[in-house]
Amino acid sequence: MLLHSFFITPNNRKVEAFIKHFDLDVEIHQVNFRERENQTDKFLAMNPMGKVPVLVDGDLNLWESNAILTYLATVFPQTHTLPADPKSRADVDRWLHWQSCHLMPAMGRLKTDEDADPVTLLQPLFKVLDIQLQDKEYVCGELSVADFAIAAYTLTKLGRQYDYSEVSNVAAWRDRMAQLKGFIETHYKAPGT
Ligand SMILES: N[C@@H](CCC(=O)N[C@@H](CS)C(=O)NCC(=O)O)C(=O)O
Repeated sequence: MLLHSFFITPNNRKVEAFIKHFDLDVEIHQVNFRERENQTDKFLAMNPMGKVPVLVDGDLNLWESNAILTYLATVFPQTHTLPADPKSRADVDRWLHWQSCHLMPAMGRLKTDEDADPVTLLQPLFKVLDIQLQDKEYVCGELSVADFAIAAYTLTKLGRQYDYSEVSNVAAWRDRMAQLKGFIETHYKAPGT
């Protein structure tokens, strides 16, 4: 298997962190955006969206980071990160969709709109996550792909700058996630820092 990635962005980091955390046999290729590799015919044949990550497994070209996470968790069941029981699985799916439908757009807006207020955009979301994390070590109880999907966003530059003091369960969970092997091994330090 081969992952086409661009390690410093959260949608890529979540997958790279998952691969490294569980030492999965997946090769990682960093796409060269300067050379517009993602716009080449070869790349667009894999992903017509021209975006990373893309996982190639034989004749399958899989894009969308959360689909990649659930695929990897299915192919590598030893990770125990995607429950088989329908209700538990639905809970994990719910949080994956929450990340892509709510958290990612809010974070995206903060990056592009300088007038956007982090507290107004993120606090309502983190309060919901905070309630979910009450008395739990991980978002769905046991460590799951949802933790990787969401944590990658809280560990971005923007996510690191946020004040989590009013959402203490999120703060504690985020610290736990940052200590996982996969996130330690994908921690990016900007040159000169
Ligand atoms: N919903 C997609 C988003 C993928 C995405 O936006 N990838 C960005 C990097 S995080 C990208 O490749 N951008 C390059 C471009 O749009 O040209 C996912 O979760 O995989």
